[in-house]
Amino acid sequence: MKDGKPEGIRDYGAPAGGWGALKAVARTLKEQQVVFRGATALLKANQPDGFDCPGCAWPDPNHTSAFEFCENGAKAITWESTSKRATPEFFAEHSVSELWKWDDHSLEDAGRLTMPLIYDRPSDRFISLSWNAAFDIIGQTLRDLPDPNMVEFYTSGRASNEAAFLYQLFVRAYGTNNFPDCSNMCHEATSVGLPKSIGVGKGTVELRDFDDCDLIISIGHNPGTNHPRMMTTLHEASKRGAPIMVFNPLRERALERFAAPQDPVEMATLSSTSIASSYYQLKAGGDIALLKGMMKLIFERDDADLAAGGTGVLDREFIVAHTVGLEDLQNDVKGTSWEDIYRKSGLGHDAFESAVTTYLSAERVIACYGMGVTQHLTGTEVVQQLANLLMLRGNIGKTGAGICPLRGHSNVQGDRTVGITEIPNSALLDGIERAFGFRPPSEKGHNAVEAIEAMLAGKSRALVCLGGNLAVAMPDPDVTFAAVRKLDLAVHLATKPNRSHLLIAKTTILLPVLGRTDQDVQLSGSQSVTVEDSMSMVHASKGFLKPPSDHLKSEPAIIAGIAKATLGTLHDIAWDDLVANYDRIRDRIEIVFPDFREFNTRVRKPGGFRLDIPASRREWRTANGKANFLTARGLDEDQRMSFPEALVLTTIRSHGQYNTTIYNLDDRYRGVFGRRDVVFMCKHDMEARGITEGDRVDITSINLRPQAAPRKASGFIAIEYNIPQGTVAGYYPELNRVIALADYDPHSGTPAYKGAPVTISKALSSHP
Ligand SMILES: Nc1nc2c(c(=O)[nH]1)N[C@H]1C(S)=C(S)[C@@H](COP(=O)(O)OP(=O)(O)OC[C@H]3O[C@@H](n4cnc5c(=O)[nH]c(N)nc54)[C@H](O)[C@@H]3O)O[C@H]1N2
Ligand SMILES: Nc1nc2c(c(=O)[nH]1)N[C@H]1C(S)=C(S)[C@@H](COP(=O)(O)OP(=O)(O)OC[C@H]3O[C@@H](n4cnc5c(=O)[nH]c(N)nc54)[C@H](O)[C@@H]3O)O[C@H]1N2
Ligand SMILES: [Mo]
Repeated sequence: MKDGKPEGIRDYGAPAGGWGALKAVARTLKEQQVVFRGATALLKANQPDGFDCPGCAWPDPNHTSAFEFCENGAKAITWESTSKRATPEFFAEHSVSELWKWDDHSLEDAGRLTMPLIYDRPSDRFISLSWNAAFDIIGQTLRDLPDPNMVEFYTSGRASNEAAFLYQLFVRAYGTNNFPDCSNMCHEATSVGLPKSIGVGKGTVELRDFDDCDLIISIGHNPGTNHPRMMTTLHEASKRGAPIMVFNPLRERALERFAAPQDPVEMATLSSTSIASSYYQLKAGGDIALLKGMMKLIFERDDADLAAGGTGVLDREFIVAHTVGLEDLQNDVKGTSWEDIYRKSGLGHDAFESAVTTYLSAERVIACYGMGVTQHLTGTEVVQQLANLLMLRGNIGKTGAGICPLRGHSNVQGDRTVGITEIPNSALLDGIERAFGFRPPSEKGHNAVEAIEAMLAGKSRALVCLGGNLAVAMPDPDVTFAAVRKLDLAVHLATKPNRSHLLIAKTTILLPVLGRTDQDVQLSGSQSVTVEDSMSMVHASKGFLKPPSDHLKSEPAIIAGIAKATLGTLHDIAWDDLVANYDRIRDRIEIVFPDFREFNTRVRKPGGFRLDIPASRREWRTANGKANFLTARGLDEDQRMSFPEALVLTTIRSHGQYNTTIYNLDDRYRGVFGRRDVVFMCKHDMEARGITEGDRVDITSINLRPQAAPRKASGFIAIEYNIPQGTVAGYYPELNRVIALADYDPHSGTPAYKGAPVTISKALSSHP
């Protein structure tokens, strides 16, 4: 303890961005020993002839802009372009049992994988093997399984369109739709919820809409850390006086104050710009109550205005011409009591009055949202209530207005577009038949939760991962780790070692891939790949760095190698030809998905092109051809919350991590340095439990079924924090231990990472 504060905990008074961000980048470059390579790489990020920044999926002003500085983009790039290497010598030195004891940061910090590796049981080590040997073993094992549905094919959202398309082609030719995907843990609630509301599972706005909007609603996302290039947009909006209304249990610094590193005046004068014009700290899981409360008050104001002879506050022209379901929605919302709304949201009468006044005074509103909305038992319903709120005022499908989900991984949206889905529709199956002359299976495959369950039950025998860190990203490591360890075969295509790789199956193989920043040379020459951002813009990405070793292959080349070894000449797919020149993959994408017409021509124009979003022009591809107001039953009540002393745990990202990749142990804007073993609690909740700041605490899941053992996380310290009573927060993935695999949104399969019912008590030996 120092100044009464636990070690590493202090106030960070500065705005987000600014010199603090520049200093952090300099430090990252130095730590990753990439002062030259990394620095040149930074200058090529999101340039017309450069690569797409793997940091986030926020669009770039047409990929034509001058260098846009972004601290966490810089970390993502330097982390990949590091000069550290996890060579066969490294694996000879460290057994798997030893590596298992390393923390997640140290594992990836070993550096880039350089050779294909296979686990050798006698020595308990990974040893190198040739590409052909690796492909043969994988092909043989996959062919020997009696049923293709016994294999799970995971995708993490960094994979390019070309890699993802070839992967789904291979998997469907092999004969299954088992496509667990990081999207299942992320924006699936959007992909499932919005098509029912507005006929498309993607956002409806373009970047230029932010220039025309007169209000931005930000709900459940933390752009200063996770979508840093969005800060430029918010900074500009705020400077021109557009109000920004934030709903978040935590007061995220970048949503309060931001100094743009590209603004010479702010940098020189140490000044900053306020971002949020109003900030509402709702309780975690209070979003349905919030949205129903706002709509309830809008209906009350509407009734009052009509009674006074006015025309009301709803956009009736839009509602009549375009929507159905208003009456049901009104009945549901009017039947919800204010008392319940206040209790569940944690917001009071005044907050609703001011938020609704702001909303109604804007003609053009954009609502941006992230994981705070989707990762709940009712994630899909929250997304739909947000669409309702916008539709009441016609805020979808007009300039300066719309819904804007902030996607996670830089190409998670594109991977879905080109066929990574466990529920193929007939357009996809027809398209594949058109392009490749065979009809793939149509039965629903496994999503991420179902994949883990099938592995655990012994029904699935093999797992192939196109990137990611599946077992660590999913809830309940006791379960997910055991599931992978039961397999006959685990294969990981990866840039760096991580914990999922150390979960040893009967056969475990690591295949090192080229990253975004690496030059990718195939038979026809140097290749570009393509990606789709959060606003459906598709553009090219071309790496230029010399790859970390001569033995790496690109993801498309590895997928083709596995496909040939598994399928032989089945369906006559010319795998080598496709890989020799990625234009040929794109030609096939265009045949399967007609939306990509003239793909190779259009993607060569600077900035690329936008995929069609019919809802953006008020064309609704729903079953009834209308935009639908949808109701959500109740207010997301979870029985476990009535347990004495129940708290809602929300698990979030620090400023120094990229999902399970831990760059460093700092969470600068929240004032946490050099540690991640913290849980943020309000003073009242601490006092009620006899906890003082710095005490060691146990965090235990609430389980109403007496036979199930509770999940418990120990060794965390309590930090007194400005957070609503009843809500506590801590970091992912450390706290995945207290989240149950069975706790997911039944509509989308998304785990309830932002709403785990827990109790917290002082640990028996409470001093660290
Ligand atoms: N640097 C960096 N960039 C990233 C990532 C990363 O880890 N690091 N991850 C990428 C990926 S895959 C994704 S999905 C995105 C994630 O981007 P975000 O969605 O911003 O991610 P989270 O940290 O999970 O933050 C969620 C925010 O929601 C708030 N919140 C928590 N619970 C609730 C709730 O119940 N209701 C509401 N309204 N708010 C709540 C939290 O306080 C936090 O501010 O970022 C992408 N970009
Ligand atoms: N409690 C809790 N859990 C969560 C979340 C949460 O908010 N709270 N968020 C969820 C979300 S939104 C997501 S998206 C998932 C993330 O789940 P994943 O996408 O599975 O996890 P990542 O941590 O992004 O994966 C990191 C690994 O990807 C590999 N990698 C990096 N770049 C490349 C590349 O270019 N190619 C290949 N082949 N491999 C590469 C590296 O080996 C690295 O170790 O986690 C989910 N889990
Ligand atoms: Mo994500």
